[in-house]
Amino acid sequence: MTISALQQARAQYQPKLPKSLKGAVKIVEGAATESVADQAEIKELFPNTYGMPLLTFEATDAATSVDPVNVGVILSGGQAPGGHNVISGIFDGIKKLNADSKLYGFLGGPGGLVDHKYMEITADYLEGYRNTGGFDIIGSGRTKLEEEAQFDKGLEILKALNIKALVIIGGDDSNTNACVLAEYYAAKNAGVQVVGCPKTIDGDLKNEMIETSFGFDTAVKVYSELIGNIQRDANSAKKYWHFIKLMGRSASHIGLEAGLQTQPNITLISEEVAEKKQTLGEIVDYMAGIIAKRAANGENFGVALIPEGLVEFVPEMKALIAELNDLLAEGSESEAKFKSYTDKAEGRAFVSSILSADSSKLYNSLPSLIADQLTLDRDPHGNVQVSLIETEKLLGEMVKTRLAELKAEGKYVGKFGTQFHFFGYEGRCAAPSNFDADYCYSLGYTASVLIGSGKTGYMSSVRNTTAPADEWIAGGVPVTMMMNMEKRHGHMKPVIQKALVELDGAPFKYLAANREKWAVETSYLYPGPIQYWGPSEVCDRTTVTLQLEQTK
Ligand code: FBP
Repeated sequence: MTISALQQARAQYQPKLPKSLKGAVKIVEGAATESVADQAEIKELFPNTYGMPLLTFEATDAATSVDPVNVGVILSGGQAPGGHNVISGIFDGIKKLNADSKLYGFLGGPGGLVDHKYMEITADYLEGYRNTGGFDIIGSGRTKLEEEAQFDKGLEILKALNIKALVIIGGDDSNTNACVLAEYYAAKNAGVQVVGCPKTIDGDLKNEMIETSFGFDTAVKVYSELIGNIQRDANSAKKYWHFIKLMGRSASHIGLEAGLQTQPNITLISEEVAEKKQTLGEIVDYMAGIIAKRAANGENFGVALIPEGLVEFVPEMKALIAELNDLLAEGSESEAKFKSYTDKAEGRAFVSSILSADSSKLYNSLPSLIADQLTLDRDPHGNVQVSLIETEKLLGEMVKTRLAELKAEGKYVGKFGTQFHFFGYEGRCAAPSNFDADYCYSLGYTASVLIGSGKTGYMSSVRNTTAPADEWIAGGVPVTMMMNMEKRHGHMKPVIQKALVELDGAPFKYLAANREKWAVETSYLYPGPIQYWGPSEVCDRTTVTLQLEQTK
């Protein structure tokens, strides 16, 4: 296989480890833990894995010998830069425990465990993947491990391969399921430990013990590079407003961090919209107001960042989406009727006629492109695919209309030309930044230590991440500690609490304190591409979010 010059040079990079993981490791047990909420229910559901202590690793001289251990690994959900380094860390860690240990990868995500699709990850095979982006080493998938039948099917292959521990690399849902699996195998005395690693570019798997999910750092740096380039183009040509939608599902961590790294004119944060119960009209007024102010200064250009999940946080849109999900549910009469229309406009008129008065008014006010996306692009369960809605175009259209009104009132003097962008997939498989390369390798290595000491139901935790890697604190956190009860598909379920942007947190406050200035003045920052070699303040810098959160 031909590889790029960067890949060749990057293959030589030796990820940094915390001091505690460089030699023999001593495990220090902390106090017993409790779940973040609903303690009684979670305790009852997880009798074998609830209340376990926090674990911290320390360096020791007393090396212990461990029998060879066979380990399985699964990549779950969307790609995030650094997954290959988690696997490298697990591999090197279990080989250090005992050179005869083996690592098996289940192919194509959790489904590989159930369908018994796997491969042994050998040293030679792994070599080509160290420090690279992507999940192509074994592939990923979105099958959810939720049913006991799946757990039993998985156990068959784990037994056949003599696998004693399974590492699930995933987001909040996948780690919730990892914990359910850990509990199930523990209750059955199956002899299989389950350990999780926190992954997702969305940055919404974080809490007191998990400072950040891996991949967030690299993905946002890629988006910020692109946003910076666009800002420089906008400031050079001075003729376009760029509306940029950013991936990140519900939470706006990506949008917030990209906003802090680049200082654009507008950074919308979904959590703020929900908190203030803002309508679409109010969001549009806010944006049009900034555009008009800049136009008054002769600046008919700018950049606006729009989080992917925004529409779900606008109360009236949320209500409309919920109604559409109900009314056009798969197999319903109204769905069949709607599908019978070949003319899109007639289809929209039908939908409008079955909606409540408020939702119908809103639906009719939407550009037809967006109305169609709300009704035509539905997932296999018939639900609106929120991430496919072109929110940037919706806002672009609505802002244009509002500006025309302002112009008629003599309150806007400019010209409004737009360019639309969506950044998401281009960041998910980038070669991991030094931070992600080191963090992921450390997370994987930590998982191997948890495995070597017989732990199950834990997630790898690496903290103090704004300090040099040497000073990072590695250990394990019981997954039950992060759980609470939430309604899912009509039933109360134990789940890891999703972390949304906190409006009283330092990163949002920093944005709020500066955004009026950034809105009107052109205060753009141009972060440039990720650097792998060079001055440490450029190559090893963490996200602004982490820096602000950790500067107390
Ligand atoms: P995970 O939560 O699985 O890490 O996925 C993150 C994500 O990139 C979201 O930001 C985005 O909404 C979604 O995946 C897109 O999913 P898909 O890859 O299936 O299009």
